Amino acid sequence: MKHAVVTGITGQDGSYLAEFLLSKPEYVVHGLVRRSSTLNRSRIDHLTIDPAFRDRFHLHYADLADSASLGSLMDQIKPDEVYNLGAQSHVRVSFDQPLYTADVVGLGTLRILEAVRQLARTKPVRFYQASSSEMFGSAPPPQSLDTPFHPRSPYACAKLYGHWQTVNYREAYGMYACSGVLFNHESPRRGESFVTRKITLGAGRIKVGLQDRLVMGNLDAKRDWGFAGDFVKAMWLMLQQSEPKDYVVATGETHSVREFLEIAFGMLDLDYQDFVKFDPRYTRPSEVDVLLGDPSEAKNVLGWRPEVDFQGLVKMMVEHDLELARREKHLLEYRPQ
Ligand code: NAP
Ligand code: G4F
Repeated sequence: MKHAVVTGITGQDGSYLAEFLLSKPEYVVHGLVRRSSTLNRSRIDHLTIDPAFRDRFHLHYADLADSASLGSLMDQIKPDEVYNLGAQSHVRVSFDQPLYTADVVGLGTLRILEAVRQLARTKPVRFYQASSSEMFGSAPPPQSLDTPFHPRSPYACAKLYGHWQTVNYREAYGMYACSGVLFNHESPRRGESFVTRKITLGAGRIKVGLQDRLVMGNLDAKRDWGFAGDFVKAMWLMLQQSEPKDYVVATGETHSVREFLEIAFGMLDLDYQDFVKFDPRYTRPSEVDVLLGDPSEAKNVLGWRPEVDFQGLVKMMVEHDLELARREKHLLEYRPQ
């Protein structure tokens, strides 16, 4: 059996990656979870309760801020693959919590790399780092690994640190370590405060009458948005090659927040202009205006292709969140008085 450790298993990508790995009978998946006062595992509950995965899906307490927990788990599990997806992943929040973000996102990557390096003395182990297109920041599009990085947030600076540590561990110690520079990827499991999910949740609630406005920031920003379920396959492919290497993973298309709004509201026969209000609270001290990735290496070397296109992604999220809104309304209407 192959043992894979996944940090950030309770997040959007962690849940899709766990499903993907478990769909391969040779994998045992070990997810690292943080202790919290309320359980935050709704994205992976279906895997935890599925009897088919009882012997192949395990959760362990650990934290990227805590080297000891990472070291002892590497020692105990002795994984073949490690996917480092854990992060304080919200760009706007990183301006409010720059030191915490640097600690978990930047130093956290170094902590797990060190734990993996110790294990690599005794057995082969492959490492994946969840790097981000935010690292390109204000660099003009299209962005590829030949584009100079110009990060524009504490989050992006911390990710860049993690990226270069990953590259350096590969070069200095000969480790099989890869950095996947992934452009934005979304899904019905996307965190509710990221822009796409905020829009589809808001549109659904407006449609059924639970909400009458949606308060947003900069609608002119453009992103290369793909489907998270497609993107986790590229992570796995990166660890199955004969040589370790970094890749850009993107769709190669870019759309504005305004366009996302138009399409999402339009799918519900609504005009977003009737409902969207501006609030500077949702803008950033420094913005990333346009992200557009060049995924040719991922296509040519890994054979990776995104399967869900932009329209398909918006539709999937709108339909999911309309159903959620309908259920919420139903519960409110039938609540005992
Ligand atoms: P997400 O939904 O925000 O999930 C983040 C995960 O990290 C959660 O499981 C969270 O645990 C965990 N985490 C947070 N702080 C931690 C800590 N101190 N120690 C251990 N785990 C911690 O993020 P995502 O969208 O799945 O993204 C996965 C990774 O890819 C992140 O590193 C993100 O920065 C990166 N990335 C994402 C995108 C994208 O568009 N989604 C693009 C490029 C790169 P809790 O559930 O307990 O909070
Ligand atoms: O959805 P967002 O918060 O994602 P952002 O900042 O692009 O970061 C995401 O993608 C990165 C990859 O490029 C990841 F590394 C990172 O972890 C995260 O997953 O914002 C997208 C755009 C921004 O330009 C923002 O200013 O939408 C704009 N926006 C406009 N109104 C808003 C809002 N963003 C949020 N979150 N909320 C708004 O009301």
